Amino acid sequence: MVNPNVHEFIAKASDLCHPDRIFVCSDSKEDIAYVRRQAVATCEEKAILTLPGHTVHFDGEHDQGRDRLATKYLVPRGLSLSKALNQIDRQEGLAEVRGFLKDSMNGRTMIVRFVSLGPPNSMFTILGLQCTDSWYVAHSEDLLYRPGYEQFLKAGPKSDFLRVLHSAGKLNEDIVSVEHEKKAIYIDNMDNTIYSVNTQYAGNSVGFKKLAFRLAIRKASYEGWLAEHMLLMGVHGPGGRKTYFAGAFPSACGKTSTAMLPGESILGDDIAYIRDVDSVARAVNVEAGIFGIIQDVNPKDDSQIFKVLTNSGEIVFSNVLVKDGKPYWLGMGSDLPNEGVNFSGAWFEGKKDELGNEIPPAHKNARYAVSLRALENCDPELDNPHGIELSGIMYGGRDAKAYVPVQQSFSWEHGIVAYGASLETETTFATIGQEGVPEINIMSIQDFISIPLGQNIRNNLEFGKKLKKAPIVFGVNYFLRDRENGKFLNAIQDKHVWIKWMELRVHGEVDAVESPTGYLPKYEDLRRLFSQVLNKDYTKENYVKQFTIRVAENLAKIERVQRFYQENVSDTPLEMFGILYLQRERLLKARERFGDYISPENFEL
Ligand code: SPV
Ligand code: MN
Repeated sequence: MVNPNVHEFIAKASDLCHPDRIFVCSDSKEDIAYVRRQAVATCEEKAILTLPGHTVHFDGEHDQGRDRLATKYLVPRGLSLSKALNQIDRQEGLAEVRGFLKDSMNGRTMIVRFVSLGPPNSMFTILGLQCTDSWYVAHSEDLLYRPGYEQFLKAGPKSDFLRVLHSAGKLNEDIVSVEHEKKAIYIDNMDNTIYSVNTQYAGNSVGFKKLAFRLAIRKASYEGWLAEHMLLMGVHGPGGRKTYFAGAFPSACGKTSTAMLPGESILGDDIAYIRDVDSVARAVNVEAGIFGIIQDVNPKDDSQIFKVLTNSGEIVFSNVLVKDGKPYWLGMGSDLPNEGVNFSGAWFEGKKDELGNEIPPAHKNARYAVSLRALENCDPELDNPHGIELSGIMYGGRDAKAYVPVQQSFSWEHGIVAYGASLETETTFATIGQEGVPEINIMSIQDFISIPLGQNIRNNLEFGKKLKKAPIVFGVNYFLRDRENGKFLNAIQDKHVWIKWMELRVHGEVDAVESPTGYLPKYEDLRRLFSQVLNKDYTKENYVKQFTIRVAENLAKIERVQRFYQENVSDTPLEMFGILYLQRERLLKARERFGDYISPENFEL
């Protein structure tokens, strides 16, 4: 049945952007094949790779990641979101972005795509509609999302949907957006619409990824469920059981590679919807594909996806180096050629950008887009309309100094506050700007939160209180460094052991020791798991180094977190300060007994 709001959105988009043609993708095989062919015919994707199904897309040099400065919430006059969120007066922002979009599709086709966010025909399903002038964007959506045209037809004339209008804007002869200083990604909560212009990088342009996600967070807040920046995976435990975990990590902090661990099953690597169904937390993957970081994908650390990327099949590579029909990326485990084609055009070793900085062969944030079904260990429940039951949730930042590699919270509330809402990390190449700047990234979702930040924390706290048995909340930290030499204390593969330990904890099958910041694993259990999972010897010395509670560092962390909330989040729930206060008290007490650096063995006494 026709939804007049669909027609209205398309008509308004067309009036504003003035495309020469409109192509409505019906999700038929022919339409999808046409989108794929057009992406190549317009040179948005270059067919210069040898393996069947492989194409490459290049983004401009100022368009290699999500752009936080250009991303703004449109806020009606008199209202304000939390200070830490980038915002602009709604009328002013709308006028600006409409100005950028005006006539932007002259000479081009506007593609209309419908998707189902989450499995179709499910209580989780949210419908999305995007108008874009990029065939690359439309093609990526085939790989990453479930089709929605039929769902829209079934949903009837009054159904709700999220809307995205995108234009790549002015393009150069390489079909790359050039007006990066007029880039805008504006979120209009009032109209459930996102405008994105003068950008092609998928995190800013593929409407159903981070754009619709921002709108979904608001919808979830109103409706009492959670939209999260989380992986979903099935962890295999003793006796053939499978236990599902969700995991929130900021971009480029190990989320995808955790989700893909060999021997476990991947249900999602980026965005999850979580609902309380009869007092049980159930979750689905909003997406059906992966837009993953390719740097460091090599046969040793990410064997599953390495195999997929080096065999034929439908894959869009972005911002890699191409030479003789082959894609190359940083950390792929073999040498890179010293010339080729990359995001800067013809590239050679030593080539410099306009500021005199050397251009790397492939960008650190080079990526691949591929369907999850291409992975051998894709979880069979991917399209289950009831989702999967969540038993555990992990939060992981990039914390060099304070948190131990893995710990279990004392309660849902403690985990949400001490690990999620206190998540500290460093900026990475996944967003534009300086790398390595320490920051707080609430639940690793801060870039996408479209509601006051305190409300987001309150929503999480309340969600757990409603459940019969809330998932157990864990904190992980893959980036802890040695106090003396500054080296990482763990190898990349060690996370597999932490995951297996968490699985056993969920079922109460291993003991733990109680530290001021959470329950810690026991040495014997980790030693057994290191040997079973990685065939590695795990020494007591390593255990003590990794799991020593560093009191001063933890107290400093609490102070930073408190200051951040006091200064930026006027609606912080009081419960949060209470939980942090108690953590501080526990640390001070422990210091009195054991000193500044407390070996985990002390807590066994
Ligand atoms: C992330 O950066 O968190 C991603 C990729 O998942 S992006 O599409 O850029 O958001
Ligand atoms: Mn992400």
